[in-house]
Amino acid sequence: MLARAPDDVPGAGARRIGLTGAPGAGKSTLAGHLALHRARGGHRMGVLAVDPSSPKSGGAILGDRIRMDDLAGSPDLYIRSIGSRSTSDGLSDNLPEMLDLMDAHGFDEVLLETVGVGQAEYAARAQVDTLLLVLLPESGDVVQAMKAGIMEMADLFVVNKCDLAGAQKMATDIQRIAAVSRREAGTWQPRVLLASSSKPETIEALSQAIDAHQAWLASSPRQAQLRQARARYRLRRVVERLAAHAIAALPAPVFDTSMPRQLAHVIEALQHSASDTTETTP
Ligand SMILES: Nc1nc2c(ncn2[C@@H]2O[C@H](COP(=O)(O)OP(=O)(O)O)[C@@H](O)[C@H]2O)c(=O)[nH]1
Ligand SMILES: [Mg+2]
Repeated sequence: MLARAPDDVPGAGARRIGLTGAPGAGKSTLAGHLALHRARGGHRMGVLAVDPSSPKSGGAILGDRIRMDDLAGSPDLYIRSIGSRSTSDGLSDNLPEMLDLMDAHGFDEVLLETVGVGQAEYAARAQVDTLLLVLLPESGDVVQAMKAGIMEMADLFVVNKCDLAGAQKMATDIQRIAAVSRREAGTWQPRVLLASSSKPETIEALSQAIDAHQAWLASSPRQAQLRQARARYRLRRVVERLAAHAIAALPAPVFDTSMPRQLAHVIEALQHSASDTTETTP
């Protein structure tokens, strides 16, 4: 798997759309509706949900609003829920590799759901092209998001469950906050949208806003920066793993030698694994 880096071709790979927000904000439900909508529009869709509260995979990912029947006969939709035990940043340990695998399998788009807990947003931000922050009306979500610095990171703000009271007011508040914290000219100006699983037209509008952001991205240097940042992160993970293996395999007497000599052993081992990797690359 190390050797088969799927997006060696620049520009290849699935578009990645992240949904983040508090537990219960309706992210899974929204991801399900968006995925169905976009799959019907001809995209091959993958959904990955990182949900610490549901370590097993299962149908629960879509929330209880979409029946599995709706998904039958939709071969262009793949859904997977991953637990996030044992990670500090709320992302699954092997998430970057899983996303790479989705690229390798030729998905057009991947929706990535993460729960908004502290560091998770930063990790998620680096993994996706378009980030949706999902907020509930009449909640403290905005205050929390501002404290965590997430307001500056999101590309689209979604006031979800807009069938409930207070949604319009919340949207207006967010518009105001977004207006005073205007980002530099030439960068994407975030949009605020209302959404509800019971209002298909809101899913359609959200889907169009995602397209608008993706179109902007395609014409912006940010696209390349995101890909390079991801490639850097992936390389670091590969090197860290190889170095850990190499160090574990060193014979004990090596550790009685000087640090430069120890390092030389590790570098030699890394060179071996690098040539192994090259040989198996198709
Ligand atoms: N009123 C209302 N409830 C919703 C909506 N979307 C989801 N829910 C409910 O909110 C709860 C949490 O949804 P879920 O998608 O699991 O949220 P997540 O924790 O953010 O993934 C479930 O009981 C859903 O049925 C919506 O648009 N309106
Ligand atoms: Mg969920």
